[in-house]
Amino acid sequence: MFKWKISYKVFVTAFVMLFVGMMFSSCGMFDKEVAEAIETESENLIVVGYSQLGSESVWRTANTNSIQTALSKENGFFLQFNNARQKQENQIKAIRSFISQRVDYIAFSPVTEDGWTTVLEEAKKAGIPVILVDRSISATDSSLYTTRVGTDSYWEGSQAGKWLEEDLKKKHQEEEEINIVVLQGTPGASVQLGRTMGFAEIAEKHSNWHILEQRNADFTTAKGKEVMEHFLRLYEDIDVLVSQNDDMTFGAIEALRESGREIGKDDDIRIISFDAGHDALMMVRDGIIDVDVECNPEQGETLAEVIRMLERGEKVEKEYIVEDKVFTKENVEKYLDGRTY
Ligand code: GYE
Repeated sequence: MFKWKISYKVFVTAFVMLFVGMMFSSCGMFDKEVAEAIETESENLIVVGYSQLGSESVWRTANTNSIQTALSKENGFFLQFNNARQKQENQIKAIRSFISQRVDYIAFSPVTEDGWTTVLEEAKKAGIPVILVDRSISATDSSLYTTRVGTDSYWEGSQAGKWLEEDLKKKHQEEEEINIVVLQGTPGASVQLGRTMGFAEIAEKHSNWHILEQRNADFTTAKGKEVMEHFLRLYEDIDVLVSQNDDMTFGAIEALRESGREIGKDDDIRIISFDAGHDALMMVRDGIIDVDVECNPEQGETLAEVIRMLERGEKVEKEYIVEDKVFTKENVEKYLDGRTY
């Protein structure tokens, strides 16, 4: 599929040729073939502008690695990667610069679900396909993006609720009063809203489950510890902690240990976590975290494949959901060795 991608390619080629020219001309080795080789190389690459929302968690690092590995030059891509450091305005700026560079595709993980319509209309007007990765957006006009590669956060939240139902039943505690606190991820993030709703809709079926408080801890360990300390100061009797990612869970565990709470014993606080990174799964194996609902960060390969399909003019689905699992003490051992994050 041939498209004019002149300004970005011209800029890259001209910059590289100038740099190479300066380098080789100083030792008299510069020649036409080198310049042509560079132009040919950049000419055959799919140019992708990627705005990553930040580097707030272990999960995000794994997600970034997956994208940079899949969209490598060896795999036929020229990746322009930007880290927005958790700020939507930085993502919008990055998307605008990708538009002015006339990249072939724009991909990004939206830090929150609202506020994208204007900039995505600019991308649409420029004829540049947009692919969402990881999180989703609330835009009513679904033509503003071509597809999303990610996970189903509502499913993840409901899996957490279903595990708690089964665990209470197994321990004949389904009639007991259950006090729950929730560490939430970034306000307005689709993944936080999905996990919150998925769990809450299970909790609503049980009049003896009491969600004492849900509070933002920004998906970080430091904030997770700070908010858990707040919960421990306010609530005498907490039976369950729902923590919407492993990084916040690690912080909460620190706070619980410093408060003298025994964790990892049968009658201690139940800890439900999300992401299922390797270090957290070791805690599942050791009985410290009771259940960890996976959110697979390795979305780079699927993103690369979808772009190749678009390059071939093939129809793509509106959503590609990567597979997630639920890990407990009973099943985690057999997965520990083979994991890459
Ligand atoms: O759970 C968390 C990261 O968007 C699914 O963001 C991702 C979430 C993930 O900071 O660790």
